[in-house]
Amino acid sequence: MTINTIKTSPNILFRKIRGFCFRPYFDIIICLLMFIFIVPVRAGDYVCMEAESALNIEYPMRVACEDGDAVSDKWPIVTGASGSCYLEIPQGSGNPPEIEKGYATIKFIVLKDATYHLWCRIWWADECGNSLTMTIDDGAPFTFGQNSTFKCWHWVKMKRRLSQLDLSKGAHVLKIINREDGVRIDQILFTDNHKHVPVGKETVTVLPAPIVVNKGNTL
Ligand SMILES: [Ca+2]
Repeated sequence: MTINTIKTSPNILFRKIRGFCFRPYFDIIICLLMFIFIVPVRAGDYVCMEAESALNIEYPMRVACEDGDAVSDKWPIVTGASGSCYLEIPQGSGNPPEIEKGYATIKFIVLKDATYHLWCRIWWADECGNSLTMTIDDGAPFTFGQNSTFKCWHWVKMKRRLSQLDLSKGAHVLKIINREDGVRIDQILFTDNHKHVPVGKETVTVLPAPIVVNKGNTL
């Protein structure tokens, strides 16, 4: 009897220890694992802007808003944009070499020296309206887009490795330039986290500037 008591007591004690001590530690470990594997999806530097927050806009680039004046039956407002507004170069408004005009500039700040990934939430009209020219600061122009998803909002990544995306800590200027008409740009995102894949409307980290819808230029 005494021997059995001696043999079973440690097991009972172990179960009590496991019940009262290991379970809380188990919960803490699960929380830590969630933090390690989920939170870093948003880790790293992350700058997301509304495209319509551009400071300088030259027609035929313009801002369109769901609650703004109807700009054209030929080129109606598209719903589903973050902030209900976006930049656009309306279909039929022209593009280089016939029309060299049309750009928007957006200032942004990154918090560290890093190689960044550039994503844009885009709406393309068709294969003749699926690209933009861009510059960052004084870097060489590059072509963005040319994918084949049309007539819906979707995220497009600059896949090609660009030295222009090796950014130093501080302020930079992105210029979006007319290359093809029939394009819409909703949000712009820079991140140094290659694991971050934007889905839907992303959280904006830069407050949009007051939006001025250009009512004077219609098709
Ligand atoms: Ca937007």
